[in-house]
Amino acid sequence: MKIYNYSDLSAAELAKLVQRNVDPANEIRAVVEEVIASVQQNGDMALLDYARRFDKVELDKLYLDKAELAQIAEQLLPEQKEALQTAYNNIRKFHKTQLRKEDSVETMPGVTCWRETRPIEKVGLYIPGGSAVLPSTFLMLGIPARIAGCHEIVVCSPPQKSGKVNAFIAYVAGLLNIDRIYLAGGSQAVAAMAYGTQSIPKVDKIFGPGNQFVTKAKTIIQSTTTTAIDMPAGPSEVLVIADETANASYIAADLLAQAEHGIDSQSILAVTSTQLAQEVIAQVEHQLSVLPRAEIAQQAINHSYIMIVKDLNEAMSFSNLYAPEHLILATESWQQITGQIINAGSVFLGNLTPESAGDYASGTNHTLPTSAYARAYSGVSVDSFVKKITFQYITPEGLENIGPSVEILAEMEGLHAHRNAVSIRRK
Ligand code: HSO
Ligand code: ZN
Repeated sequence: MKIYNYSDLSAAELAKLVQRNVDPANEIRAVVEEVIASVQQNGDMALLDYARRFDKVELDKLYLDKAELAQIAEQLLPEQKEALQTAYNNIRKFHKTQLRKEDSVETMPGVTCWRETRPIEKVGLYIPGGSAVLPSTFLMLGIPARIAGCHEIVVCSPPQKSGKVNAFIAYVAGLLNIDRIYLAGGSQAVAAMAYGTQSIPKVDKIFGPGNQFVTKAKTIIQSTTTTAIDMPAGPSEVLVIADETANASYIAADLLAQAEHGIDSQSILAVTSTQLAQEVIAQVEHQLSVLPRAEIAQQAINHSYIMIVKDLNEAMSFSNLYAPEHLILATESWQQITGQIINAGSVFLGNLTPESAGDYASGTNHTLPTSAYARAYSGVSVDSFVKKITFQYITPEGLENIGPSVEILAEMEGLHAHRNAVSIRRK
């Protein structure tokens, strides 16, 4: 890991360091466009063909039903079921609090305005099944969708060589009371949910992480169809802020947890002590060697770096500039700096709060804005699965109160039909 000194860097150098490659997938656009066109034209036939070509499996139908899923899920060990249940319970508890009824307000006597929430009717969840199968992502998307009350939850996941899905995913489908999992992966799954095929319903919004092809397909369908997407996605990242109260081996473990996600993941450390930086580097090397995904993690670590800062305040300035997906405050003084956080997806406080807790089971969502999108986007929550609709009701008294202002404003804009819509009611 390269080491930089915050105070030595110019604004331009800093800007370059915090920059992420926002569109590494641009060169695959042509391939993805072809897949989308083919799914749009040939529907299920195209999906079966891609399963043959990309997933190396001959499917006789494009989904697994409830009974098949339940049977696959039987393979789970009791402790595995229990861990998934614990995660389910905590994520549900936390997300339940996000359903709040807002107050109505009388802006003038007789003029009442309020907002009500309605679920997005049809949502599509993409659950990756490639280099790492992520049942936790299924929980993180399925639970808020259920709490929001979405009418139809369409789930796509790539088929394994067996023509099935992984048993953990099958078990989560049971927890979420999902009827089917469609066996489609990659950009073809996104296209199927955006356009609809004979088997797979078209949805209003698509959620979920995926590889470059999935991400590219999501950005394309977002601008070419009426289907929305959760957020722009890029490689996962963590920024750890640490001072002398931190533990080098814990920090190294957190950096590696991020790094094992993918070769393009970033693990950044902003630290107040050069000695601690050296200890972390040694720990990373030591812990890395025995990881099953060492090869992936090593590549991610190679393009990660350490920033030496003079104090926690300087670390926070850097963090706000970087706008990390995950921010870990590895310091006993975390309470002194949380107020300074402006840009971050999800924050982990103190030395005993690993990102892994939030990745799996503490309750918060792990679908978060990457690539500095935390400057403007929030992570997935129940809000992501609903629309908020405004209402208003005007009484005769209200019409007299608001009417004259509306008439004058309409006059100012030269929109006489607007003025008349009020005047005709006041006569
Ligand atoms: N850190 C990932 C989520 C995840 N981690 C899933 C393990 N499984 C993105 O927030
Ligand atoms: Zn993770």
